[in-house]
Parts: sequence; C-alpha cells; structure tokens
Amino acid sequence: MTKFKFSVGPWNVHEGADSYGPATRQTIPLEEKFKKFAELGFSAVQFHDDDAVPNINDYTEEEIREKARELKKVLDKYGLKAEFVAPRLWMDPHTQDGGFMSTSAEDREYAMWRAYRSIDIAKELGTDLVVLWLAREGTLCAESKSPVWATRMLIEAINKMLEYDPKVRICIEPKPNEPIDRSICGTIGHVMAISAATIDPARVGGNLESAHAILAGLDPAHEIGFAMAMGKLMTVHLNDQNGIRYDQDKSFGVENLRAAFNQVKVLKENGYGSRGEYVGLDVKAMRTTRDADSYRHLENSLNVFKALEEKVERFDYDFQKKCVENRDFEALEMYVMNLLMGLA
Ligand code: XLS
Ligand code: MG
Repeated sequence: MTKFKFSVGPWNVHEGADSYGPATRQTIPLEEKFKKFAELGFSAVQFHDDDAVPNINDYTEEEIREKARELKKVLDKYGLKAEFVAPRLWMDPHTQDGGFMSTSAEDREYAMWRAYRSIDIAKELGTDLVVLWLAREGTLCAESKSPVWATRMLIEAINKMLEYDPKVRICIEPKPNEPIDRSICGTIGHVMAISAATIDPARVGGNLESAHAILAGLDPAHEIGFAMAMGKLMTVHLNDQNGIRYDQDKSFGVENLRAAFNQVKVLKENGYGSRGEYVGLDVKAMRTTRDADSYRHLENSLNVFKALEEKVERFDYDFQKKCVENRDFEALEMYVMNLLMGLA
C-alpha cells in the first residue's frame, strides 16, 4: 500500500484579506513558508507561475527560466519537490474577460504566453504537471460569448500546450462558479470530456477539489472515483466547504467528516499515489486566525487526513459485505457513524 505524500501551495498561508476586508495577518516570506512546509511533513509545493517568478510580465523567456532555476535551488535546500505550476490567469488586466476564451484575441494570446511560461517554469522546477484552474473562463453576460465557441477555445488552448512541449501533462481543476457565474468546465465530468477531445487525451486529466465538487452539489469522493475510473486523476485539492455558498477552502473534514472519510477511502482503496500523485491541500486559515496560528489549518488538515486514514485501515470489509448481501444498509451506515465517532 502506497504511503501518501502531501503537497501545499504558498497561497494557502495568506494574510487573511477577502473581498470585504483587508489583511489580518503579516506577509510571510516564501522561503520561510518552504521551511515550515518541510517541518510539517509536506513533500512538495504547488506553484502559480507568478509565485515562482513574481512580476512575470517584466521578464524575457530566458530570464523567467533563470529565475525558476534559482527557485529550484531553494526547494532543494529544504528537500521539497515542485508538484505543479498553474498559470494565474485571473489577476492580470489582460484576463479580465478570462484567458483562453476571452473575447479579445490579444488577451487570448497573452493567456497562451502565460501558459507556455508555466510549462517552462515547471520544467526548470522538475515537474511535468501544469494545472489550469479556469477561474474566469466563462462569461458574466450570457450573450457575450457562445458556450460552443468558448469550449472549443479551451480545447484549442490545451492542444497548443500539448504541442508546445511533448511531455507536459495538463490537469484541469474544475469549479462550477466564482469568480465567474457561467463557467465552461465546471465538474470533473466536463474535464473528462475535454480531455477526450484533445489531441493527446493521455496527457490531459483532472484535479478534484473537495469544495468545488460541493459547490456543484456533487459528492467529492464520487467525483474522485469518476476520474480514477478513467485513469485521469492527476492530483487532488482536499479541503472542505459549508454548503453551497462562497468558496471557503476550509480545513479538510471540518464540515463534512463522513464525506472526508469517503475521500480518503476511495483514494486508498484505488492505489492513489502509486504513480507519484500527491495528496494536495487547498486550504485557507479563517480570517480571524492570528499570526501565531498561520499554519494551524495545514496541521489540522494533515491530522484529520491521517486520523481518517487510520479509520479506513480499520474498516471492516467483511461486515460491509455481509450488510450488502443482506441489504442491511442501515446497519452499515450506523457502523460507519460509530467508526467515525470512535464507538466501533
Ligand atoms: C483554486 C485553485 C487555485 C490555484 C490553482 O481552488 O486551486 O487556488 O490557483 O490550483
Ligand atoms: Mg484549488
């Protein structure tokens, strides 16, 4: 049985600012975050392109590669790998109307420039994985953009990335809404369809985020299982969410413990990690969290995951089999509840 390895992104340790209020915590330098990530037991770091190379627009392609090489030396110093690089296509003036499916040809070209730079940075950091969280890919005004055209633009953009580098793997992180309310690729099912439509489906897969599945009204464990059945779950973003409201990136398992148990169970039962996949977190501390506790949500998420992994290891599959044969699902459900409550 594969031992799980964990990854985290620097944006998971943040200053607490949100759409309605300023920061509540001090900024922590990137290298200090690496040091703490390694101490907490993470094996890899997730990056946006401009986490790896801040002010990326100001540099040439070669300068970007050079800066990525410098960053790799810092990762090596702490024994950390890079899991993936994700173009941050939602903060720049060029991506106000999205990136790959912007209504402006110039902005679509800019989005491809950032995508190619993410591939360059990933190679220098020693990973072949590029994640696409399609934040603003869609439309705020339904009649401004044809969903047929927009979907085809996404496929075309991914094909260009696959042609740009023969080894890169493209991993779409689907989300049904926020910041866009009419998204184009909102669930892992959409990702599988997009993958099949590209020139090299074997190199296109998905990153399932627990909260994003919940926002779509779906069960995270089943979304994970769907992608694993297709052999296309390239990574996960485990966290939690209190119902269908704004994206909360809560610590793993803190709202929906049984759903979290089943996410761990489906990963463990199906050999997740045996091909080098990481258990990625995408969690944020509450805005009310003090500076001294800037990493507690990461520790809490790891502790919940490992406690649930122990529950999965104790799960009585013979009892489950008997309940299923007798159609006694009430007994099975109560067994699971007792297991989670520490009564079984
Ligand atoms: C949103 C995404 C985002 C990163 C890419 O959930 O995970 O936080 O940009 O993974
Ligand atoms: Mg995420």
